[in-house]
Amino acid sequence: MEKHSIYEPFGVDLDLVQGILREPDNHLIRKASSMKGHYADAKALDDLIHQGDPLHYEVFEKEVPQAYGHLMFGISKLQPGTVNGECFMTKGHYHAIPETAEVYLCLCGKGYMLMKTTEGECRAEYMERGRIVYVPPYWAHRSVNVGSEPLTTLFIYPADAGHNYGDIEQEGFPKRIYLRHGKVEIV
Ligand code: S6P
Ligand code: ZN
Repeated sequence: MEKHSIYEPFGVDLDLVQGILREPDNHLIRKASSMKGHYADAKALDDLIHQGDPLHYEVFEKEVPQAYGHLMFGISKLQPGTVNGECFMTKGHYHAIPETAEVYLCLCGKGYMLMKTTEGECRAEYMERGRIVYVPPYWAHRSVNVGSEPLTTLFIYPADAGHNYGDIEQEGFPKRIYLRHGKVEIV
């Protein structure tokens, strides 16, 4: 008979004011300089980098085995701002196992989950506090902050999914999200 390995249950605390996971095992920091090639206006991004290379987003995770059956979860915290009007966003990725889905629960801020398929289908699903977005299998996904405070989301996905950033670096997304004169434009 197959022997199951028993993993120790655990709980974690969120700081819902700061929008962070308390005592994360992994804390990833991405500054503006990590985002080269992702914004339409490369010169505006370079200017931002030279003006101090501000924090772009953070990911807080608890360590779990990256194995079938486990769920990876954590907090993504994306700062507000624009690069010549284009809203701050995450790099975006497909999962390395593309048939794995992901759930996002927005805890604070306002934004969109921008999603695309390899066939070029593109969707923008609105996010605000209390809203859940389901990213189905095969959809690349990127968070975009259109508000004036950090966009903080709780994410949960199969722990063995992995990340494929290379295809998005090559393809980009078919749509971009701008904030112009206080109005959101998805173009
Ligand atoms: C992982 C999940 C999130 C993102 C995070 C940062 O599958 O979708 O944890 O990693 O929002 O985005 P990115 O595109 O830089 O990984
Ligand atoms: Zn993902």
